[in-house]
Amino acid sequence: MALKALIFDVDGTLANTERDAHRVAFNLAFEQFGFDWHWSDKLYHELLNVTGGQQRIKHYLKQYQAEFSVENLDNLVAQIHALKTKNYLQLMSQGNIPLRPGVKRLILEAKASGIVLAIATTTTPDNVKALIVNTLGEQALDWFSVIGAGNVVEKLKPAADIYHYVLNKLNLDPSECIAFEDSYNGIVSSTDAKILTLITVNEYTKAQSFEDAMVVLNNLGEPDQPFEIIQGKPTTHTFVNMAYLQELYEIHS
Ligand code: XBP
Ligand code: MG
Repeated sequence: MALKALIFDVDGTLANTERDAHRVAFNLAFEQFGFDWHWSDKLYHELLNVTGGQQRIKHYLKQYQAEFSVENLDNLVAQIHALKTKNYLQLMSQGNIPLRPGVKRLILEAKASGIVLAIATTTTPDNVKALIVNTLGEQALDWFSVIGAGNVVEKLKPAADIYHYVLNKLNLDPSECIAFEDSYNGIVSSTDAKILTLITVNEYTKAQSFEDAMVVLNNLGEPDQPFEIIQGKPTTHTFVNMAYLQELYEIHS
């Protein structure tokens, strides 16, 4: 078997979208609906354990607004979430959410070397498109052979369904791929699908456990900005490029 594809998670992996984009968009939608609900950075950290925006709102209401009741909760949550998505898209269009270090460089190198690129995320498809278009440009949508987003599977991460969906669409075996994740829920999903996984942590996920990762890094690094290895074998590489991915792939497969 050979390495044929890189599959990227989006939120927290390609960009730090959660605190300054998703959280802000949720809070704005609550305000627009006239609710006095507010998700602080600290509360959002905890709420992130629940993947999927609608599921997260429902979990919050149950845990923190127990007295709140409405006839059709699913319907209300869907409406709030639709507005949240609109807010998120607007925030993205302002171009203030950059890709994490090394992401653009690695994507360009992989693409140039003929490696297949794909996305496996639990977020709404329009959100993924907005991030890609606003950071890499409109044409970059075509660089990804499959964009698997939250709406195509019933069970979101940590279930492996989204990775199974992407593998199926790519027509590849899990052993031909590497996944990039940032969270515990993400690595449970990718490794349940039997995909070797590289983790780049962020402020919300750095205390989580990543036993099954090939390596855990602070970020992908750049030639002038070396990564830090948080868990995994030392290497002569100082940033993630195709040569380092091949090295990891050979060690772990
Ligand atoms: C991302 C999510 C998403 C986003 C919000 O997790 O859980 O729910 O936080 O997006 P992952 P939506 O990085 O593991 O894919 O509101 O569109 O669900
Ligand atoms: Mg993530």
